[in-house]
Amino acid sequence: MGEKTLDLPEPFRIKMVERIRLHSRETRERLIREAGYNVFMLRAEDVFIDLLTDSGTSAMSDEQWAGMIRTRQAYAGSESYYNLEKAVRDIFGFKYFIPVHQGRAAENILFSTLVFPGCYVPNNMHFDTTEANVLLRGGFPVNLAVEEAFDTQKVLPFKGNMDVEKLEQLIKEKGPAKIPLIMVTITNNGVGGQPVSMQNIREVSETARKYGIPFFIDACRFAENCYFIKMREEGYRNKSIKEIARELFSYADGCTFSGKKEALTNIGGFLCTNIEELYEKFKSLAIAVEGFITYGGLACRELEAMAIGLYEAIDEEYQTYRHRQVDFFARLLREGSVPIVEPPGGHAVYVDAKRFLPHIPPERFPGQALVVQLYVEAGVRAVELGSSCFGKIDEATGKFIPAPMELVRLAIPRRVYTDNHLRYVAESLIKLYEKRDRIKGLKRVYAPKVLGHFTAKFEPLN
Ligand code: P70
Repeated sequence: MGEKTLDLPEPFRIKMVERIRLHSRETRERLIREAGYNVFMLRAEDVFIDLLTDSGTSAMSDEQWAGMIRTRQAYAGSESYYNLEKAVRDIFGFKYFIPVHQGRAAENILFSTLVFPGCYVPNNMHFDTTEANVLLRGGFPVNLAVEEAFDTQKVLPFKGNMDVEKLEQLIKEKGPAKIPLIMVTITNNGVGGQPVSMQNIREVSETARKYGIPFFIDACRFAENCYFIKMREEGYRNKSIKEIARELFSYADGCTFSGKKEALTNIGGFLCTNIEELYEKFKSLAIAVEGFITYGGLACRELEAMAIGLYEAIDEEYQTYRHRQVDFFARLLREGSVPIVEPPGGHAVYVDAKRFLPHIPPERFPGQALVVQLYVEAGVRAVELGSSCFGKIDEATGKFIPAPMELVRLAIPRRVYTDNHLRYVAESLIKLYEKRDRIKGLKRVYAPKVLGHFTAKFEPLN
């Protein structure tokens, strides 16, 4: 008789807790009004459950805290640097690595070196800061996600993939000289935290090599992506996450990495490459803008925490727990008829605000309206990844160009919230869904041109 295998609980106990408070509805209404209906402008202490981001919000382990205290603080040559170098070589396998203070600092160094005015940078999907870092240097970011990525209801194993045919077309059309690098983001945050398959990485790599273009991976959520490969792609079930990661990165010339996600730290990142000539350029620039290469704009304790956290992130029991929690949350929402991006991603559940609020047009920001209502209803902070974040204004005509999707992301900080917290969030969203007809759109009254969503201001429409 086969016995039912038990679903294992969290592979950790809780050693320290932080009090959270829920303000009254009247207070929440006042606070969001004062914040210009933009949750980035709220104080964290005024948020009951904070699902704004999984970036820099992880709970660190006792081992990480111990390592932080133990390691030496030094301008040059702290053992924390060598520990991190060893971990990066072991898990990522690149020859050269430079620590930086966070992901966008790695982008800054990489793009300052390679991107030039009038060039094109293909990516499966640029995230907000990646896109801004290309634009600020006069380059054109080109998103080449597979078509299916934009169908929120289509269930496919690797909706994060890049369309390799479109990539080849772009290279032929613009010429390889106009394309200083190709990037693939794992997992694909812009379309729902969707994974990229090993097969896709291999094909992008072959295309890049064929045309002699450097290929870099935005590796923010690499371990979640590798776990998806293990579970969904043929031939990987018996491989460890580390083995999968090593194969995946072997197809690339380097990577950018934000440790704020899967090094399970609150700050930190790095830039890697196998190309010596590029490393030499990165090094000088890194020293000028970040700090000496053995600390990279960080306290050495942060390097140590990353070195330890990387191993915790590739631990299979941890990844199983992580994916199970995301699935649990997605199931509750699905059962309550809330339209979500299917299948759920690795670090978050994304609500399809176009389907949730079909009566609100993109120029009235349905995603942002939902984010605001979720805060008012329940003190929960989510983030809009729709036309406020990715919409554009045509420079010539002043016309509003909506984003391809209107999503609301409920990011799950690592090891921070229990299933009960998520049950509360799901119930709040289901309640809002039941009274969705009463939710109104917003008017945007202020937004800077680049990365406008962070500081935009809105007014409610009556
Ligand atoms: C997030 C944060 C950061 C990020 C990323 C990818 C694929 C690079 C970076 C930059 C940003 C964010 C969004 C909304 C609310 C708060 C924060 N993503 N590449 O949550 O890394 O932040 O270390 O400079 O996702 O997804 P860094």
